[in-house]
Amino acid sequence: MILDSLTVKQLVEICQKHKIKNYSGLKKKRLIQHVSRFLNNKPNTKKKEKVVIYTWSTCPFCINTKRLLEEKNIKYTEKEVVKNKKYLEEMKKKTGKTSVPQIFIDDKHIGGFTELQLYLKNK
Ligand SMILES: N[C@@H](CCC(=O)N[C@@H](CS)C(=O)NCC(=O)O)C(=O)O
Repeated sequence: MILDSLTVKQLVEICQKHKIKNYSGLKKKRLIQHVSRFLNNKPNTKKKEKVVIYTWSTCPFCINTKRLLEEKNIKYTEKEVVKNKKYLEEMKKKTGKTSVPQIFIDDKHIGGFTELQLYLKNK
């Protein structure tokens, strides 16, 4: 968005819509910087990823996977394949693999623990 082309009134409306604080009294140039800084950081618009992991409760790679996700405050849905054979079939069908963990982020197959570490590092 080209903020320069907006009027002060429009910039103020953006502040109100996005609940950007401390905009009142700012001159247009400062207001543009203020809004721009907020939009670039996008603190409230960052989309949470949907993480699904197929696991076996005693598998060390699965335990490490869960620990890493928890350390990074990433919520996940766990599908335990030994307790629930339906999940094992689902995992094999989706990945062609029998080893655990198998990790999906936003329905995209990432791989196992090693691939998850790489994915998070390169994010
Ligand atoms: N490279 C994999 C290793 C995963 C792995 O070795 N998982 C073991 C359980 S801890 C497993 O599923 N072994 C059985 C198999 O490979 O079919 C990863 O990083 O996740």
